[in-house]
Amino acid sequence: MRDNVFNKKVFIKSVKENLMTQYRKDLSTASNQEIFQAVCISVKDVIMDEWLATQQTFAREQPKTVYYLSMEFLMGRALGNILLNLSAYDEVAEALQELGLDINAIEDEEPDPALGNGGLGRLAACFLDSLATLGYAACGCGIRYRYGMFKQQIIDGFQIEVPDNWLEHGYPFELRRPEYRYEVKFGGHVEQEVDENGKLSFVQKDYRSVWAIPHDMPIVGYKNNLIDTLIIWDAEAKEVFSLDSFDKGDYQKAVEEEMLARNLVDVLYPNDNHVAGKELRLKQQYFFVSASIQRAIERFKQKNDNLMDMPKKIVFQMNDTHPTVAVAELMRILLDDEHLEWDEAWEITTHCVAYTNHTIMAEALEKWPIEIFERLLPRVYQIIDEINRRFVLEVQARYPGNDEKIRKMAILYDGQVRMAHLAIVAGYSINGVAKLHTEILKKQELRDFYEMFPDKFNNKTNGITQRRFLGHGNRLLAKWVTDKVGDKWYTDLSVLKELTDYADNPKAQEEFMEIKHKNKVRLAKYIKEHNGIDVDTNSIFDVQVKRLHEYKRQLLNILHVMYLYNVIKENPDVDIYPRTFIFGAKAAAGYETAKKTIKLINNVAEVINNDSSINGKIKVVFIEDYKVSNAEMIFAAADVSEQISTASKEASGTGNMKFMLNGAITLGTLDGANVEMYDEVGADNIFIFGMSADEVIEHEKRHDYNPIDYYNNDPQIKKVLNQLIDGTYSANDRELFRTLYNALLHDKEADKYFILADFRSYAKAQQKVNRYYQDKNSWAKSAILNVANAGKFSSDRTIQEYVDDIWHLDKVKIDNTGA
Ligand code: 8GP
Repeated sequence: MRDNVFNKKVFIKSVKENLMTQYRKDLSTASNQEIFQAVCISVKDVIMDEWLATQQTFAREQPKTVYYLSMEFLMGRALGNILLNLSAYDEVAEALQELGLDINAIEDEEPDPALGNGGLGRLAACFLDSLATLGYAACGCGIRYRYGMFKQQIIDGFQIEVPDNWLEHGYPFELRRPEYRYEVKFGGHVEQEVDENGKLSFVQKDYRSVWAIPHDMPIVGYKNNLIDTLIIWDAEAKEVFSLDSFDKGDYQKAVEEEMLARNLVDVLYPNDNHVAGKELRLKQQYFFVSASIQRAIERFKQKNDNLMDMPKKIVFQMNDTHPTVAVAELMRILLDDEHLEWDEAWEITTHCVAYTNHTIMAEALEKWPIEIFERLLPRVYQIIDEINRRFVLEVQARYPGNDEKIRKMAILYDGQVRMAHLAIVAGYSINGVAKLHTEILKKQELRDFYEMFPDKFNNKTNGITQRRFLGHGNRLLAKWVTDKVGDKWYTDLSVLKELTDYADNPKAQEEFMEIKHKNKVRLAKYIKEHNGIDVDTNSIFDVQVKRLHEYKRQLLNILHVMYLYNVIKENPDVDIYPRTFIFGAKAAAGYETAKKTIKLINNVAEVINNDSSINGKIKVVFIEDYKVSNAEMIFAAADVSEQISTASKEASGTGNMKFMLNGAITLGTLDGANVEMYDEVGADNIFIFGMSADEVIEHEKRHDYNPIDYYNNDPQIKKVLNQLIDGTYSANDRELFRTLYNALLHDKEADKYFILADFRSYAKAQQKVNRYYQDKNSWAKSAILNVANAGKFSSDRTIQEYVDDIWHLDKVKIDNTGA
């Protein structure tokens, strides 16, 4: 069936017909956007059959389903990925070529559905791809934000946020399904009622409510005919307010519901590893969680009559604490709507929910004022109160007289609801996202809980999908890999190990470097078009792309560039191989230090790139609007991957894995998953520097770090820091970077992220990079070995571990002769 549609002739005919029926145009008059839409409709035709067949199989076989609850799904563009997974990419590219069209140009017409901030949201997207590919029944549940992650413009070196109206032209791959809507209730108060059997029940009165309308997105498995679903929920007013309701006297209520629905899903909060604590955010959380759980239970009940069997068929994975209200919502439905007893409902809940922690950053810990919670979700709050009461009794029984334990562990404390505690108390599994991170959770952050529930804790080191980040993003390298080891790597990344045999082979090395160079040319072209900067494609492409956050230490990187520039100016003959320092990062809109760092990078770029005296030895480029689509191209072109967070702060990282898979060599600290990358690739093929996590944690405990010492004792560090405030990089406003200077030297927690402490070690590692690159064969060998040892970091491996240890899903086979 699939073969027919992607038969070139049939496909071309179908695209032309779509153009005609949709726009009354032919190829000569249609715009690229219109052609993109027409192509998508043709692709969708194919998907629809397989999607239906998958859903019918699920309905028949009733496999256990994971509901992946996440506030964020950073999907990136769908068209190319779908074509790849349908194994139709080449055919479609050829068909378009026959029509005189370049598939890349058509792909570029798709907006990036950027319904996420960074790591956590992109991980969710990779997980869905792996779940479908491995043949598991999965349902991603999220929010259909009208505006996703903002678009970033750099104007005069400053970040400007521009709304991302990704739905402007309509999104071809979503399917609105109003017939499967659910009501979600907010506010009001709870009344107790006694039913005819004398049973007490709780009823929410005087609430405002909205409809949650699901929009389905297809998650196409790789060549297996299986299509899972990502549901993103939109909010619509329950009553269209009308004169009719005015007559009935509830005009006011109708207006309020209209307003509630209108604002609810307007924007994604653009914070990464940080919570803003806005009431609307809690509304968003409850909104999508309630709808998702209602749906899961309704589907379950269609085929099962004993709710106690739910844990055999359903698991809710909570992607960080954002969906943790799921615990109480599930309890509420089981108690109030299904009339179970507390113990029964608790038994089900605690066997259906599991929690993943993604960060130990204190500012990312979600706590909600009880006042807001109680007002917004009165019944849900009552339930949390009861969960807390019972849990506190348990703690008291276990640690009699130890009030300290209660202070540290209670769910409700100090006027706040501590979401992580709720997730841990109710969840049957709690996992970190890299070995080091999980150890830190167990030994430090969640120590008391680990002591009480050791069996709940486990590690699941993150992964990435090789289909998007090698197969689609780096087609040249993908082909090279396939030529060498066959195409099994698409579904079993461990076969990359076989590339080890080629690491020492001069011809293979040459081919590899040639591919890298072509990818650098592609990126250079993009940079020229978008930044107007010419970069030397023979220089080392040294890349740091990720969200801007102090702990990720973009500041260390740019301070080192300033230092290098000083070195070159002082000694023009110094041995420095040409290097292009490439940055890309969005800063949360209200995060001043992060925004200043962007401005600093751009000002340093301005000075250095325009200083002809250094003969273009180093250049600095800040790529505007870093996002999934340009990321694919950036990873492919990188020689050096900067993963330089303060050890202990980066839970895992996933960008680090994407670079590795594309044959970049990591320059990093022993943090997050870098530790495991080091174990896989070996010390000779990675550049490690800086303090260890233990050392950092020790300094933090002892409060004995003083950055001023580094400033006073190291003239080169001193010079660089002084340049922040002497006008070198801000001639018109010497005070511009004073905040960065103070943050490093004078603020209360000066140099919180140990930049100066790690500076020398970083500079030394950079020098090693400089020398190593000049030994072309060694470099190529190491780069190939990075690819060869990236197998562990496939999200297929991660998902299989979740399945084996936490979810226990059934494998499903979809018969492609059906439908
Ligand atoms: C990130 C971690 O910072 C990163 O190390 C990890 O690889 C990634 O999660 C996936 O596990 N955390 C977040 O993105 C995060 O906490 N975001 C929330 C504020 C949205």
